Amino acid sequence: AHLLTDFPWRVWAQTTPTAVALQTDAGPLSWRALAARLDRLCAGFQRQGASSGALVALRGKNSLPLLLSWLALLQAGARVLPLNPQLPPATLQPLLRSLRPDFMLDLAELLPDNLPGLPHPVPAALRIKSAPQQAASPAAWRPEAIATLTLTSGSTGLPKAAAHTFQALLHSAAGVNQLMNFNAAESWLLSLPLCHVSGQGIVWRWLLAGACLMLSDAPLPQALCGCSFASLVPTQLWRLLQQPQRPAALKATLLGGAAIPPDLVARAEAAGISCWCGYGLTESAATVCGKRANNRPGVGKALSGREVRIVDGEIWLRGATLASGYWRDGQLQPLINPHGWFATGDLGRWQQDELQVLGRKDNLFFSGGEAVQPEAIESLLMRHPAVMQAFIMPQADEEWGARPVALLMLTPGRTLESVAAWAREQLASFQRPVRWLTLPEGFTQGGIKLSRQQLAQWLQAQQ
Ligand code: 4YB
Repeated sequence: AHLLTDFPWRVWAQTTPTAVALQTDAGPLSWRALAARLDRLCAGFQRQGASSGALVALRGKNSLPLLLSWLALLQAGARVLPLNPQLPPATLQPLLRSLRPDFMLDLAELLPDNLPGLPHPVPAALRIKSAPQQAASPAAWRPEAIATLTLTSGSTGLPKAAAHTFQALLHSAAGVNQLMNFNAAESWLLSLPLCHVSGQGIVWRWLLAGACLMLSDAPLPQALCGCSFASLVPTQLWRLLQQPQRPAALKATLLGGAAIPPDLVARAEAAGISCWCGYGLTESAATVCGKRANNRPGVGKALSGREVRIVDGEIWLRGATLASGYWRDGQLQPLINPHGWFATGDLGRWQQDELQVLGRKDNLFFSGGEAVQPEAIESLLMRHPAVMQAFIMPQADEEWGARPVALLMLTPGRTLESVAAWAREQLASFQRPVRWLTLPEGFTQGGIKLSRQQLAQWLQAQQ
């Protein structure tokens, strides 16, 4: 099924030219104005050689120039590889060596000159330069072409680059728009990074619906003013609830990226914020399952175009939103297993017709012969009102092999002792953390989720 007949902004510039496409701190931009700006940027990129088939690494934080460059590059026929500006050189260098982008557009202004040891040949630096609109000759709209390479946030080893076609990205958007009734009358805040599928998901839902996208540099509570939709990771919702005022126009919040504590959702609902729970991954172009929050811990059913099955306790996925493969050394490497499914590495089960995510297979460890699933303990700890975030990590132990350690982020003024005493009663002895530590404030800032690798390093340094 072809969902659109041209690049979406060109479609809307024809059908609803004066409707507001983008709302930024600098004011609104109509679809007509947006399409005209993208034509000029597209022509500018094409003049620099970034045209059909080119792979362009695009590095920067969310901003209007980043978004416009992204869309203009797609219109020029290039494939976009978004890079998180926080990726350390030790990760970036081997990645670029393996992905070999032809160009680099660096809005964080550090690369390629300031980074030693870049691959040879160094990707050519691309700049934002407008050319006359007439000079633009957009690439043909080919829904089956690869649009983006998105890096996974794998806990071990180098990130992998999931290659998504326009079609897959739009199918992903269609399922969510249908579930949440997101349409042209609504606005969605770009509340998550574009280098992550959670941010990209927002962009494709906006583009498919012909709705309004909100972009703001203001802190989240202010940025949400006037928005009807937002995507949040649970910690963002936590922080939002600490604020006295609530975003009046907000109709729906899509939560995801990590286990969604039912008590957090209940508190948000009580504050008048309607929550939707989602489960998704990079490889599935964000949301696979979703539901309007209820009082159950599940993430709902597969949205249209997706299929979910549980095999030996593991969540397997299939459908139109999956990546075509991982891009490596100039080729697509398969992502699906011999049965035709993508094995997620997440453990899950069906409960009352809803998928329940139980944790990552590779987080499981053994303590005195007992299996410890960190996420099971974490979800218990997060039911305590003082706990904003909880992580359970294994600590090597001669007698037990490993024992659980708790790393917590607490609301101000609360102590570890009170949480530990409360939790003792509710955990089996092998689940009881033998050490309790507070994570420093700022540890969770920046990236959308904490890597357990990073937590393990921090824990190591606390001995
Ligand atoms: C979960 C989980 C869940 C992911 N329970 N573990 O548009 C959206 O769907 C969205 C909205 C708000 C916030 C985030 C999103 C996302 O896209 C998140 C997508 C994501 O996190 N992708 S990822 O590749 O970085 O990580 C995927 C992993 O995250 C999964 O394999 C799970 O382990 C975990 N996860 N949603 C429990 N509801």
